Amino acid sequence: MLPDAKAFALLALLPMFASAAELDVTVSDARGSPAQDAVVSVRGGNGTPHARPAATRPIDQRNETFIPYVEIFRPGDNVVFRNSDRTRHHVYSFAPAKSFEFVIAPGASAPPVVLDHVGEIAVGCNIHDQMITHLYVSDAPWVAKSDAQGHVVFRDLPAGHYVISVWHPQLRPGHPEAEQAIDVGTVPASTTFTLSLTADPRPDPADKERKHY
Ligand SMILES: [Cu+2]
Repeated sequence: MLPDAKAFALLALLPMFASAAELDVTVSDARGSPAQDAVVSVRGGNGTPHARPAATRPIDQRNETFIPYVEIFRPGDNVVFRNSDRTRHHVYSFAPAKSFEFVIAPGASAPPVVLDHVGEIAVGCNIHDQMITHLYVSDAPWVAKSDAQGHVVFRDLPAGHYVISVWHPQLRPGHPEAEQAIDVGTVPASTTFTLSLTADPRPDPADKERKHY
């Protein structure tokens, strides 16, 4: 009896695996170059991924650069700014989703900041104007950022109808997040996005134009 029962249980599970598929998204700029650090959000479909516990993610400061340039957070996650330089940094945000300000000594870290609201948080340094990083706090069921090839892969998406949206810190003012609807079935699906991006990777986070984002 037992082997039969096992076989039956396996067969019962098969449709669950068969109804999930991979979604492959490629993001490029208007010239066709890969767009790294685009945030790709996927909403809709059937079912949701497993929730994960709140995490703490570091943003480093090294060679007067925030690393990484874009980081994705879930509401409730913490960010910790770490200074790996031999100079002071004065980290600040005026974003509605979270504002803060820290002077961080060489080798020190700021206290954790809980990111409890969805939104994009541009963070600058008051001493080094070229420094900028973007904290993207998202409650989308599936969210990831593009790699150096402008590429994001979502594995095991349940079959269903989804809306994909793509944000990038260098989206030109007046160009909102790009959106596409897509049906994910039992075979891998793929799509591409072309974004209109500004050339400057490190605009001033306090720039008035950027407040429209
Ligand atoms: Cu600095």
